[in-house]
Amino acid sequence: MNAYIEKVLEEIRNKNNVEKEFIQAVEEVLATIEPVIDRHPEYENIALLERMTEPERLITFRVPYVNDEGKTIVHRGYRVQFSSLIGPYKGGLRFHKSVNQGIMKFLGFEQIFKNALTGLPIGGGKGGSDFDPKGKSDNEIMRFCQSFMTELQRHIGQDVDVPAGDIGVGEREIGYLFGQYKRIKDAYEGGVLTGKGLSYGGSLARKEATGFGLVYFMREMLKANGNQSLEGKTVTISGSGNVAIYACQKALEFGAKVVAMSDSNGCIYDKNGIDLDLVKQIKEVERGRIREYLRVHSDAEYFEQTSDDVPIWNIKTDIALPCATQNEINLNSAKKLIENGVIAIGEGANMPCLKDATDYFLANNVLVAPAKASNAGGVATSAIEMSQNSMRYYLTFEEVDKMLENIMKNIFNSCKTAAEQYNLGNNYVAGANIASFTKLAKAMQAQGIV
Ligand code: NDP
Ligand code: 2IT
Repeated sequence: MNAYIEKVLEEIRNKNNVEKEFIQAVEEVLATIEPVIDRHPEYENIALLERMTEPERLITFRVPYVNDEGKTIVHRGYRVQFSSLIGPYKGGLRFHKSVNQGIMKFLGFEQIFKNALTGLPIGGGKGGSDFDPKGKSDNEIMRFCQSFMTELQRHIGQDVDVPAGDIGVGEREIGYLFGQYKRIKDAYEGGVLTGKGLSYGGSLARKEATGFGLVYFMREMLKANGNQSLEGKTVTISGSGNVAIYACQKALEFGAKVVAMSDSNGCIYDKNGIDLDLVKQIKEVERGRIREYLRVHSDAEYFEQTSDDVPIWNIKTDIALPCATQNEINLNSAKKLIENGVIAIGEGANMPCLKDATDYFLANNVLVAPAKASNAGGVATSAIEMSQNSMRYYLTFEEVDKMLENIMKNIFNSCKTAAEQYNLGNNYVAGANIASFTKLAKAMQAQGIV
């Protein structure tokens, strides 16, 4: 490996040794940009990689709230303002019990490259809390969000840092966060958060954007490889949250047959094809568990998830769309998917495949749509929401969807072109990293040592 990359990786492993997801994300990027670093020995002297892998700012804060029993609970809040090279920090907020500094930094780091690929002026950031929203009342969620924003508000702004949703943060949470921001600032700063409700500044098609975008990317990737399409293909989708649901909707629209979806407890397999309206009812309206699907479709099957088996990846499929969380496809699952004839993986979640799983897919000629590129439709549409807020104007659903579709086509073409330039064939994982890194490196050189 390139000596400069090796030196930087060594330092990162030493400095951040408990942050395993962060190290994993950095290793994945640096390993694939090696041919670029080889061509640019001048980067070492200006510590370009060291600067790109160190957050500009990392904020942690106390988030106390009172639960419905009257007891005070304290959580930890985070905001990682990773890079403002090409625009205000931009990225979601995750509320999940697993959240820690390493997960925040990995997500913030990924976001820099993803946002650069969109072609829009947005830097990279991420935030969240180890608060677990499951089973909490609306009032508890509201009080938690208000407490979280009481601290976060001093660090964000529509030209500074613009949070949005992620796992455990959807339209309801963004509403409570926005209300509290406005109350403290005493000004209507619409573009300070994205993923807002449609009645107070949200964008049409933002809710659908990540899932739709993923499937638009998949369509381009299939087309570029043997003129294939989604029509008639079997698809499995992990998760049943925002990304999974709208990926399912667009895949169905393109003629695919979706046979399985999941949550963290297990997966449902419906050989007749998933009834998406029912999944929406269970997940979006009732906030229930995916196994309740069998209440209506008693002929569907349910497989429990265990700590060492994610059963959805044992199901035969042509296309797998991991849309739940990081590291949900390990090498064993990758082998199982390949044994069952998978032709393409579309990453809706951030870093859903372990590196050895990705390498195994690529070595076995399975197409991989890398998360930084294939799930960028969400944040791209967030940037379109920010533009609408600045213009004090709304675009129609069709207008936003068309812009999203074009952005996904452009992102696919950037990945393809970069992979071809470096003789990497259809390795879009490397293509995505090279395309975004090249752009960021230029911006970093242009802005001097900061
Ligand atoms: P949601 O909270 O809406 O849904 C998350 C889904 O994934 C749920 O079904 C959840 O199941 C499941 N899940 C979460 N954690 C785990 C876990 N540890 N093991 C198994 N299943 C799990 O989140 P989103 O749909 O918004 O996000 C999903 C993924 O997509 C994340 O990786 C996120 O970072 C990424 N992403 C999201 C974007 C967005 O616009 N929302 C944009 C780009 C990427 P359960 O209910 O049981 O927890
Ligand atoms: O991972 C992601 O890109 C998101 N959660 C969406 C971020 C955003 O700002 O819309």
